[in-house]
Amino acid sequence: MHQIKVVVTGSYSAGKSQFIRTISDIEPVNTDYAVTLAEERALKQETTVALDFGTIAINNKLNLYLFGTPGQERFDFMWEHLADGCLGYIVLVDSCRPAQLSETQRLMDRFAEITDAPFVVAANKQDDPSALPPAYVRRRLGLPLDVPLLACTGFERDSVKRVLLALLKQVIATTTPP
Ligand SMILES: Nc1nc2c(ncn2[C@@H]2O[C@H](COP(=O)(O)OP(=O)(O)O)[C@@H](O)[C@H]2O)c(=O)[nH]1
Ligand SMILES: [Mg+2]
Repeated sequence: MHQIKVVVTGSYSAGKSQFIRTISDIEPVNTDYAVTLAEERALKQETTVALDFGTIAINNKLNLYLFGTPGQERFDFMWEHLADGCLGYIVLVDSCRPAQLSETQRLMDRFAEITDAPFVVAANKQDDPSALPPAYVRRRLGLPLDVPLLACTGFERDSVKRVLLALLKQVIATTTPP
């Protein structure tokens, strides 16, 4: 059995824990604790402090190990540990909160320093009527053309699956010589 490590990152409340919960074959390991800062508590009551962990069997030879990162920058010392040995990563964007796009940009810059692994970006929460269109998210983030950006609804298994498959495609494209 081969294991592939994939990291799911993104700003606070982008939907990382939910994304892993939706797709994991096992009950995900989760390290959410009560939120202490009032401004963050306005968005949700609990937050991930160390990691989320879930697995998904692609077939009987391949298992994906999914690691979700904590979103707040004060926990970013965990990112290097989580990114160590990862074959690719997913950047989740909260499409309902344009104000977080600059934080997402900072996070992407930081990840590019930590790892050379390929990544895809997912414009999450597309089921919400207030969600920004994926094309707008792409423009605001200034994504290079070779970085795939997918529409995503983290509550829907098929949607999460599409994002993971897009990442696997990127991993194969960047590790296979032309
Ligand atoms: N509308 C909508 N809300 C979502 C989706 N995914 C997650 N959420 C909500 O967004 C909030 C943050 O999700 P969570 O997974 O805890 O975010 P994390 O901080 O990135 O781990 C929660 O209230 C989730 O229910 C989605 O696909 N659509
Ligand atoms: Mg979380």
